[in-house]
Amino acid sequence: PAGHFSWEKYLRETGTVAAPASCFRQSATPPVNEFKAGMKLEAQDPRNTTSTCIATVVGLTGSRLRLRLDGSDNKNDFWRLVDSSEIQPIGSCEKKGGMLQPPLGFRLNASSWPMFLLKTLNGAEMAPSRIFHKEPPAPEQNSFQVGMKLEAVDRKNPHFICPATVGALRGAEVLVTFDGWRGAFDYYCRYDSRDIFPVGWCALTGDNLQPPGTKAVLPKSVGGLTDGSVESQAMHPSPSVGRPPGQRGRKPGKVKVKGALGDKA
Ligand code: MLY
Repeated sequence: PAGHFSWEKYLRETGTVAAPASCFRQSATPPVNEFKAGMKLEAQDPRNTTSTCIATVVGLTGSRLRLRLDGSDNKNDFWRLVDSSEIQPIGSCEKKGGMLQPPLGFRLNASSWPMFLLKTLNGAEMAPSRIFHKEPPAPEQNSFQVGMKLEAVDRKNPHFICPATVGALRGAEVLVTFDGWRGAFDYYCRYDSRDIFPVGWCALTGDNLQPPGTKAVLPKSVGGLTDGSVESQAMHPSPSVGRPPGQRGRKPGKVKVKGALGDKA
């Protein structure tokens, strides 16, 4: 379809390479997603990772689940791969001698948790253990290289998976920079993070890959040692290349490009 993002074309046009699949902690064939909206499971509370909570599948996208903790509000949904080690079938926590906890920000009085839990689980559709997948092993080492392309979760808007570039390496960490965005969304993560995927992942899973942003990426510093050369641009090829000259190299600020995603979630 028109405006559909093509990695093949993009890599060719930007003269860049995709990070090999062996760099990632992702299965070679993405795990099938057999979950259904409404199913319940156990999940680590992302805001309090020592607690295991009850979560409900409120959405599905590719190999991921959109989860909401029971007893929480609808403002703190989070996404997990179906092969995440942070989700498990109901009953797993108890088997290990643990106790299910209310989520951080439980909307009722803490004393009503036991009854709430009982009512929540009564008649619930529990996700069967066969649809959970084992988490793939981590690669031995960080084998990413600066400039390699990948698909990455936008951690500020985690429903989005976007084209990204390795901007730097720092031991076991990788700087994920988002193509066509100025840096507000960049983050460092471990090389074996579950939030980064090889090029082509979304096409395989049916998850929705965002197109690159439309904001020009400016040199890191201005004056003195700044180069602003082809080299620094090549790392973050800007979709401004190819737009009419009048629209290139806009100065930063509150510039809205028609058709571009805004700045609010
Ligand atoms: N809520 C924001 C989302 C920006 C997304 C940036 N990512 C894709 C790097 C907006 O719509 O402006």
